[in-house]
Amino acid sequence: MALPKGFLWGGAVAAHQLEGAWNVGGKGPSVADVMTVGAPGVERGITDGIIEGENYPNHEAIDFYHRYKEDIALLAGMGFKCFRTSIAWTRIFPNGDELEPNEEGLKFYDDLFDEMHKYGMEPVVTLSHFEIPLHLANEYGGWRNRKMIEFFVRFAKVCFERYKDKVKYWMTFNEINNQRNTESPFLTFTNSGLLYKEGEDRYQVMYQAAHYEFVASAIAVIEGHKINPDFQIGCMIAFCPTYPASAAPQDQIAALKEMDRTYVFADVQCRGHYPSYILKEWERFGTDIRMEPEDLKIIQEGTVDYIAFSYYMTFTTEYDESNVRHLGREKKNPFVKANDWGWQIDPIGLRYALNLLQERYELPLMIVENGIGLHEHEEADGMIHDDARIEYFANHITEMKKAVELDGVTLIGYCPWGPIDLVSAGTGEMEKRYGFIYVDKNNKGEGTLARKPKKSYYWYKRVIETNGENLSKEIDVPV
Ligand code: P53
Repeated sequence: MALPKGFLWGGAVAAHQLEGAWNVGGKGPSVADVMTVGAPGVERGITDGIIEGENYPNHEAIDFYHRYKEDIALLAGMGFKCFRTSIAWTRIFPNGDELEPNEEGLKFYDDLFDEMHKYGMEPVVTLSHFEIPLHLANEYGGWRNRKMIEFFVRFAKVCFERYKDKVKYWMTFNEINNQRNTESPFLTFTNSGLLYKEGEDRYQVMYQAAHYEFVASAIAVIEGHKINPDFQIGCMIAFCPTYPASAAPQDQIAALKEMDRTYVFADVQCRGHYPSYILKEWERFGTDIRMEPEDLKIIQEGTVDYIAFSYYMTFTTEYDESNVRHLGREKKNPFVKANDWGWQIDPIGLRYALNLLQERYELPLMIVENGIGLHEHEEADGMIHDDARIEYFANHITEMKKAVELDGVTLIGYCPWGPIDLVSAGTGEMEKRYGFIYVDKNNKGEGTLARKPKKSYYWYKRVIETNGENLSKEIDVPV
């Protein structure tokens, strides 16, 4: 029993969460640049433009832009076979609606990808990861506007052409389904650069934006394959399976309907059409999604090559008849623990997730995010003893291996989230740490930005060396 040779062990980040240098090299502001710091359970604020005196953690982040050589060397020290990052749209098109790209931005990613290849690291690249140009959000209303398709496709084609010999694995939209929860204006701003207006039908606005994104993604897949037929272009889904709270049949239906809210995003991009359950739902709620005659054909032709997904947690739901749309309400799962941010820790849920996706789509899968946010500090011996992280990964990798070895799942790679501490997307905190490498910076933005391997750094290095065979939680650290 072994993982396939050439299995892509690595890690994943997003440009806006680590690069910093938010206005350097011709970069324009993105939606992330107007987000302030939240706290556990407290969403980030969104300001109207950039306001003097506010704390915008993405502006500096961990300054990867200036330190990427040192950081890539550290990641290479763990033996990374791949590294997932995103291309900041605003480095390439600072406002988003220009016709010509910004050469300095393109050059930065040329250098970054070259640096990865120096160590034999395969770049895995997300085109749109929560960093839509602010100008497109302000002037066009983000993805509520069909014009976004043209802007995105131009951006995608420029990247495909420029990096066609350096990048093989692409993703179009990060966690495109995160916006499904329309109670949170933050999520839709993050995903689609749109803020809901007073009194509007949020559900319809969200699906309209998603429709344009589906069309844009499909065009990118079609155009990408023309530029390089070897490209692997995937969708990217936040996959948090939902369990029924009990064996009651109505709980089962509620869980199924909750899952459909995520599946719909993958169904369209993998199967190439809108599934019947969503068409019925739109009919029932009088949802009117504007489509051009060619859209459905484009969606059909531009299906993805593989499915990338994040896995952090599972949810549990119980039947609630007052919820006319989804029939359920979230319930705490008594069988699993959670971290300080309430994210439930469920390794078996990863095996379950891999099986669900494999059985539904029969496409290659890539785990492009998994991990645990922890509060951490250096101890007296100078080491960050992140045994909780080692435990988390040992258990998740064990279940991932079962999915491959026992269940026959086709898995390309495994990229833990934030191998180096970075800015949290959800809360903007630095102190929600995911890394194998510690970065000296706190939530207020204070610190030296010095990097330091944690205990888990040496642990994950051995995991990669042994292709996932040695998952023992004991590990010696250099003194
Ligand atoms: P943070 C919510 C639920 C699942 C994944 O999240 C999510 C979110 C958004 O907060 O986002 C993904 O930083 C996302 C990354 C993000 C990571 O998960 O809130 O793709 O950008 O950093 C972890 O702890």
